[in-house]
Amino acid sequence: MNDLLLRAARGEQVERPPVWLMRQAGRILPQYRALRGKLSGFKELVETPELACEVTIQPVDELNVDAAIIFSDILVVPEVMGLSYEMIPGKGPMFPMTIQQGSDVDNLLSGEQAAVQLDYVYKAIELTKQELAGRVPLIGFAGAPWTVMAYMLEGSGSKTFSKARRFLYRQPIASRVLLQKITDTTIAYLKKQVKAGADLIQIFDSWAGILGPEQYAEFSLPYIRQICEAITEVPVTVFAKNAWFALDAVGQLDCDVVGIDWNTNPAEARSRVGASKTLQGNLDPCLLYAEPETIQQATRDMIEGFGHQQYIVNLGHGVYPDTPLDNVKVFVNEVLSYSS
Ligand code: 1CP
Repeated sequence: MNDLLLRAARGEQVERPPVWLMRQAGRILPQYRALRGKLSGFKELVETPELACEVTIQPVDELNVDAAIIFSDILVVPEVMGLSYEMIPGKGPMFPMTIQQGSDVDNLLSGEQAAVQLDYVYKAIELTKQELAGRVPLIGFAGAPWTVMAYMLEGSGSKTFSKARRFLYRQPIASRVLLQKITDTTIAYLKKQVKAGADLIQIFDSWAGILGPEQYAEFSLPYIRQICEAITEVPVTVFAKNAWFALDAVGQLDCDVVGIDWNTNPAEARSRVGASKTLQGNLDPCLLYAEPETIQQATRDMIEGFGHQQYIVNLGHGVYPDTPLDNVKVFVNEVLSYSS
């Protein structure tokens, strides 16, 4: 059993830091593109446990990373609450229905009632655990309530998420009701992921950085805090992208690992988050377009910067789909051969 990831997450001694990549399962792998080409679309892959299991394990086989992350999406949560999504090829997610007004929030399902519908995710986790047979730990995940809410209001990706931010100002009470419903659903969902076999949970607050500090403290952190306090069985990682202004507060959460994006350097991340947490990150995904020697040097510098204990090597955000696979391997292999 390769349990480097779990030992590093718990702050235990490791021989070298573990490595995995956000979005490691996907278009960077030819075997993913081959399988995806035979299917009707993204949702078929996500909703068929055997297929989700297959693509979850592909990067473990191909890249020798120290963790698998279950192939799914943060948008399965709004779907079971009542707002289904479509994945438009080449464009991304689209919601035919969105939250338009406060009363729309009342009609949404939440908690257990919503979470039970995600049986395909729990089955995929069970199957993947069986197939992995202890080779590496399996990461489960969900979006942070604020990030999930942003899609439920906006209906797609956005540069500004101004509809979502407008709602916070115009409908603060409905915003809190909605965030609590997403939180209750997410807690029930993550507990079931753990029961199915997830070894670690990561919370993605991808749109943390578009809120100001006060709004972040009011509309995001309290809900992430509830999730961290509810998930007691396995280590929890909180990745609040671009929320450098909130790193001190994230460091106070009841989580084990804090994800760092490439806008914050290792020393500053450590001093802001404090000594008790493991840090994860933070290579600029664009660095993987550079020459191999540049990638190797940057990876070594990053490990020296974070220190090789209480540290998990990753990118500062998901790997871009057109990244050359050989460059991804240069990055991973540099970590696998690292000795302090
Ligand atoms: O290995 C893995 O990490 C794959 C599993 C995975 C994860 C962890 C996918 C598959 N999505 C996610 C999380 C996710 N989904 C996040 C949080 C992480 C992040 O910030 O990247 C977010 C914001 C989403 C929403 C989403 N899904 C987007 C972004 C839309 C925007 O705002 O611009 C997109 C493009 C998707 C589609 C998607 N999800 C996953 C894949 C492989 C894809 C591409 C779709 C395809 O193959 O057609």
